[in-house]
Amino acid sequence: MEFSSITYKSQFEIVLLGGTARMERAFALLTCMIVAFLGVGFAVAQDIAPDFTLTDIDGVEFSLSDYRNGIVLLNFISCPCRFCVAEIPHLRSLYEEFGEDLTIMSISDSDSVETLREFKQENNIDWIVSRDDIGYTESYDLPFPYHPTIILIDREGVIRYERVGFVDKFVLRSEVIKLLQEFPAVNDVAVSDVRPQRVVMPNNTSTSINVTVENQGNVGVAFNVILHCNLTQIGTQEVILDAGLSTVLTFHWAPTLVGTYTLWAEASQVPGEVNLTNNLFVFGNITAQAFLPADLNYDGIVNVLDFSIVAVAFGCTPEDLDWNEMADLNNDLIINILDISIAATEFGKTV
Ligand SMILES: [Ca+2]
Ligand SMILES: [Ca+2]
Ligand SMILES: [Ca+2]
Repeated sequence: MEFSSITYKSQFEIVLLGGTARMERAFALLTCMIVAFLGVGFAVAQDIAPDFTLTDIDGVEFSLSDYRNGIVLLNFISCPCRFCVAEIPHLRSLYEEFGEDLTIMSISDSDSVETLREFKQENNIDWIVSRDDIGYTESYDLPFPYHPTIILIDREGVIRYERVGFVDKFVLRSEVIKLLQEFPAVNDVAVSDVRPQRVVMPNNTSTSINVTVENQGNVGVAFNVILHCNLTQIGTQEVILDAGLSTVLTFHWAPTLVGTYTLWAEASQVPGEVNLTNNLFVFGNITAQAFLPADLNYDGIVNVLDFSIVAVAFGCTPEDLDWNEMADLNNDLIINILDISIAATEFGKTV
């Protein structure tokens, strides 16, 4: 493969301040050929890869830490570099084989966004391409010249492989598989709690139900959470959760029929998930009973407890802090002796 000394022109203009132009070109050619064909491997530091936040060529901000739970391949490029171009089909092969298990980021510290857009289009690149306008590449203290360079970062964010110069897909594939086997992906989602606002309620009234779900695996996943009463679905919500995180989903339910219902939630199985026992959480029973006027605490009987609720709000109008709409039994926007008398006529009634 022919190598063009133009590839590293800008860098050589900085570094090679002395000597003739011919000597500079010869030195550049020799150095780059050595780098490109043999590669310059150097001891892997086992350091945590420094985090960064960049904006890709489509204007989307991203950080290395966003991908902490997967394997990341950093590909430092310079668009005129022929070996950078030659490496792209090898990276594409990895991209297609490993899918979401491997995130590739091609980053240039020397090209304009417009040039990178053309590079991405001409080379049919599907992964992240970004301009390094924060000097991130320099944090790796790479030997000059350093385009292309491959850096592999494991699931724990540790630099595990560094290579300056062209490297083919067979070498990279072996390294990626090694990391995948060392840190296998674990897909495991779970429902850890179902908590209704009320367990006894008049029918045709609504209650909220909180469902807590967790990602107990080590990779980000998307899944559905389905809430049931008996065998009927109350609702479904889609969740996207990073590894180790949990979230609370709120459902609303208004049973139309009087009865006792078993409330339970399930998380849909995610690809590769083995542990399914924690995908199901059964809360237990929730009761919808006939509406009973003056049963303000929904316990199925009008008694002193309901009177005490009216008493707390006695004298209140909607402007007052202790206002209780439920205690205004005659709906005249004031809680007074009339509401007490209605409660008295209902006293002792049960559903
Ligand atoms: Ca599970
Ligand atoms: Ca009651
Ligand atoms: Ca009233």
